[in-house]
Amino acid sequence: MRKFPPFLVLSIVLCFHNFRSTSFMALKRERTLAMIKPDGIYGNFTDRIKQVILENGFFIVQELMVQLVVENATLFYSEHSAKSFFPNLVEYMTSGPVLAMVIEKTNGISEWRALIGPTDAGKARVSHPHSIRAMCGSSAQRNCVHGSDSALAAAREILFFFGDISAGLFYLKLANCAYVSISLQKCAVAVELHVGLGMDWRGHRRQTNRLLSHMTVEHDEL
Ligand code: FUP
Repeated sequence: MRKFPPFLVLSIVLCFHNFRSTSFMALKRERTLAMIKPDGIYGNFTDRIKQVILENGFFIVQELMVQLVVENATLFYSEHSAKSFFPNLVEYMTSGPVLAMVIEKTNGISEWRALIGPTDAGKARVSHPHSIRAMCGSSAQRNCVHGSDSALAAAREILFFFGDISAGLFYLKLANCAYVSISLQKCAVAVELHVGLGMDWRGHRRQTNRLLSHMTVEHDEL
């Protein structure tokens, strides 16, 4: 039987891998959490921000106007709890209602982050004058909008506002991979699968466990 040179086989495999990762992975429809913070609501920017969302090809899947209390804001921004600005951030986030929205688009997570611009709205005015934060924010704290910064954050934050609390806590354990022996990457894939398939986490604990046990086997086999 005719043998192919190893470099040729390797090139074909790499081409196929690149084709899969760039052509398909890069065109993934994603849901992310967009939030209009209290300064955005009080400044009457809601309609303009929604207009920007729709004009940029996003679909608004769900929306919810809520008044966060200290416990909610503390949990939502828990990754920043050790920072000096944290108490002021919690005070600001509980100073008025916020509008949380699940928005969807191809590559929606990074697209929304690009639209809102840098964290510091003052700097955004200079470096990203057409960004949403440049339009309605005034500082690093009062930056008028939020956007999830990763698939994992999007899943967690969407659940925070739109899932029930037991599903949220279950997810948090899952996201930390504290009690399942799978890598963080696989954990993220499991969460993405659920969110991507539009599954409601309420009542899907059994399905999740089945998926995770499958992934654990896969992981062990590696
Ligand atoms: P971002 O992902 O752009 O919202 O930015 P970060 O996750 O770094 O920060 C989360 C929130 O912390 C910001 F939206 C506002 C607040 N923050 C401050 O209040 N002061 C700072 O210096 C930085 C962030």
